[in-house]
Amino acid sequence: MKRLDRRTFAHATAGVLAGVVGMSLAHFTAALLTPASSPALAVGTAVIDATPTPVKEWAVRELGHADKPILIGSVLLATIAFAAVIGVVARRRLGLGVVLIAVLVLIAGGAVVRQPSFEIGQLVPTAVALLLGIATLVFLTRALRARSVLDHPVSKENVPVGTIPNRTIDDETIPDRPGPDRREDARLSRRGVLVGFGALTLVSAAAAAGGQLIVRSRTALANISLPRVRKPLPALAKGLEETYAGISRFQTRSRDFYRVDTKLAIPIVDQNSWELKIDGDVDRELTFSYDDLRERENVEHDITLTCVSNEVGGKLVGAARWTGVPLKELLDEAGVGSRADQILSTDVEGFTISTPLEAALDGRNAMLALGMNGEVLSRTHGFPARLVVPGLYGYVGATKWVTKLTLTRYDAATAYWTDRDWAIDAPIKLSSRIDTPRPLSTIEPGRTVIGGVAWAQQTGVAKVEVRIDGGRWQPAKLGPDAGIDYWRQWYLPWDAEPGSHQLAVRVTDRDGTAQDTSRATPFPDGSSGIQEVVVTVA
Ligand SMILES: Nc1nc2c(c(=O)[nH]1)N[C@H]1C(S)=C(S)[C@@H](COP(=O)(O)O)O[C@H]1N2
Ligand SMILES: [Mo]
Repeated sequence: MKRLDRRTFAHATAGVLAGVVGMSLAHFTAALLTPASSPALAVGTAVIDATPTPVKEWAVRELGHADKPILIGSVLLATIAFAAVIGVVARRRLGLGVVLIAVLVLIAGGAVVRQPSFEIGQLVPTAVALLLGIATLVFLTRALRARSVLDHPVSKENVPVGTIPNRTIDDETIPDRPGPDRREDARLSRRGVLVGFGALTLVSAAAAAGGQLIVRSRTALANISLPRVRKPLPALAKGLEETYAGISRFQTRSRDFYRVDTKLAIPIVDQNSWELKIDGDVDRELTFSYDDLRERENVEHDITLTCVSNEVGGKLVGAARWTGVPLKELLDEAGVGSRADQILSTDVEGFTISTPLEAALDGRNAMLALGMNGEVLSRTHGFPARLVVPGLYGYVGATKWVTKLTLTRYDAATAYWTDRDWAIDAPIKLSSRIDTPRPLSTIEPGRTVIGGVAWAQQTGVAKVEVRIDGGRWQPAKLGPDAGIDYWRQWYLPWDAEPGSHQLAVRVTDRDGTAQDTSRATPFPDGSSGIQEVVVTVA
């Protein structure tokens, strides 16, 4: 590498380190306070909120669950690239470099401030980034300058006149021939710089990792038990997965349950200060503490939740037993006025969801859930409380970390996703999925089963049919029934003969409605079509 490149590289590295030290220690500080106030995460969230729906759809489709890591990675890469440029600028103009670092951090600070749940204390991590970023840049830039002086202690006067005309005096303009003693110094100094760079990198890595650990330990929920349920549901029947490997479990394990939300940092809500407020068009505003809700009579329901972004055959669906308080009871206590037609629910960070009021009052098992699968709701799935409304996609009925239910009108208020053009009215479309054999897999010839799950919330599954290689639709056998809002497992024995085979599945609900065969993408109101998978038998 030429000397010019090496020096530029050293200063760029100094800039990157300034950025990395600032970001990682800010992230660490945020982990101790409010995780979402980490400047890097706040920028990521701002990007999520500002991303147009088609781009977001593309990202979810193409990147799937990697979308969040990729987003965060992009924010980090962009910051690092910008910081490298700042480092190079600072080499000649340290003041300008400092200003640019400040600009970079203030952009991130802006992203923190615009979050709806912003409080002034959430700027502490940004301040940490600002101070440490600038300090690191100044320190490293000076160290590198000092080293270059040490390496080539020359002044304007001893540059051979005429060899390099009209250039700023700088280290790379000097012939690369230091004396033996200076060479020794320079090597020491180079080692010093490398050690310094290495140490800062380690400190940053430790801070970032430590921050993650702190968040994880703060996320753990200890010593909170589920409220007692007076009339517990009978235990779920044994699922088909116990007999036919590959079929989804009848009840999805909480840790395997899909997660969809806009958060880059899972909210850490303190149940002792958390409150649920019911306001808007009500006779009386009500506020419930966590204990108020736990002390009420809690109920249990088996409900299959589905995300509107689920593709046909996709994984964004899960079935759980939810424990909580009937939503209608809470609304009745508040006394819903005659004008309201929607419940606008708000989460702890100001995110909103609109649910048709009708769905809370029409007798379905809409609930404010405190528990999932016999345990207190995890933070990922909405601790301390979330809505679960059977039959509606999650984005119009399953508000996690909910803090407020406002009775209002659709023409008066809109919510996060509907502001991004997703449908206002979004009942879950009935659908079915082949779990086994897996798409594009190769299986052994002989007796096997084709199996999976099917759902038709609010009406219930009546039959599931399978088609092999475009033949006739054959009825599958259904697994146990846990109510109209819960999925059904199904299977069809199959004598698999060698070759390539195409398998398809469709469900029909108890009203006689068959799964829609016309293909639709998730946007704007859910996917439709029939899943077809190709498998090889060999
Ligand atoms: N506060 C909040 N609640 C939310 C969301 C969100 O982004 N923020 N996403 C919704 C969507 S789109 C779905 S599909 C469900 C998913 O719930 P889960 O992550 O527990 O599976 O939560 C809903 N509740
Ligand atoms: Mo969703």
